[in-house]
Amino acid sequence: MNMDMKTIFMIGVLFFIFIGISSNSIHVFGHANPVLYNPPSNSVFQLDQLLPNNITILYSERPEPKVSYIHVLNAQNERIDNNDFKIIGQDERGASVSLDSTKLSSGAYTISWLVLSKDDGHITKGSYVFSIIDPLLTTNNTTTNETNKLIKKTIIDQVNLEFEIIPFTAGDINTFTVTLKDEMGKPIDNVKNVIMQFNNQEQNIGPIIANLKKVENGIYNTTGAYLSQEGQWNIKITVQRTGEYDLNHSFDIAVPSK
Ligand SMILES: [Cu+2]
Repeated sequence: MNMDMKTIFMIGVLFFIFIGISSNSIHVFGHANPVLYNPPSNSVFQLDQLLPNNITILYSERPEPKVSYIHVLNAQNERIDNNDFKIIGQDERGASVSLDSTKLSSGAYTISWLVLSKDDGHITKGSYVFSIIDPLLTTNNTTTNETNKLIKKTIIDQVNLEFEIIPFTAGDINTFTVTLKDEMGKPIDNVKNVIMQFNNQEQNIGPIIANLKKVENGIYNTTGAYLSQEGQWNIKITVQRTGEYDLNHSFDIAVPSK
């Protein structure tokens, strides 16, 4: 009998620990986070083909429309949406704005959103990009100027990190490469993920999040119009490793226009 009481008590304790952990993680992973973007992040449209009419974002929680917004900006930081933010979907987790089609031309576009969650009262924000290319212009410009690039180097926790942007101009579709080597120049092979976060404080853009793809051991890259406007950008690189702490480094860079 005594033993049974103990067992029941232990089960009770474990139950409350479990409830505690799960409600905690619900909170950590809660907030209104985007689960679907339309058009998708990093989409590339051709000027002579069908262009998007509106922007739709589905969130994990319901946005409060009095506070929440979606702003769509061109490379000159001018709004190109019709300022008609509305909640959509049966469960009220979607939001959309329509675009002023007369303002769409070739270039990079930034979608900056902010949500006050009706469900937990927290504010989240972020940005993502899409671009429109003029096929006539791009065929003339395919000879990428090799001198037009940025290379940054740093050493963190005995790892040599090299960061390269080609071409180094705003409003372009740039390639971002992160190279990771040890002190002996050997590629780092315990990398799980390489993530970049772009922020442009002046224009209230960000964070724009990009997950890099592995090219080979120690080399990771991604391509996109993440540097959607000229000016001062902060690019944070996070390298997640197995069995070791994450490597973190931020670069503050002034990005020139085309
Ligand atoms: Cu929250």
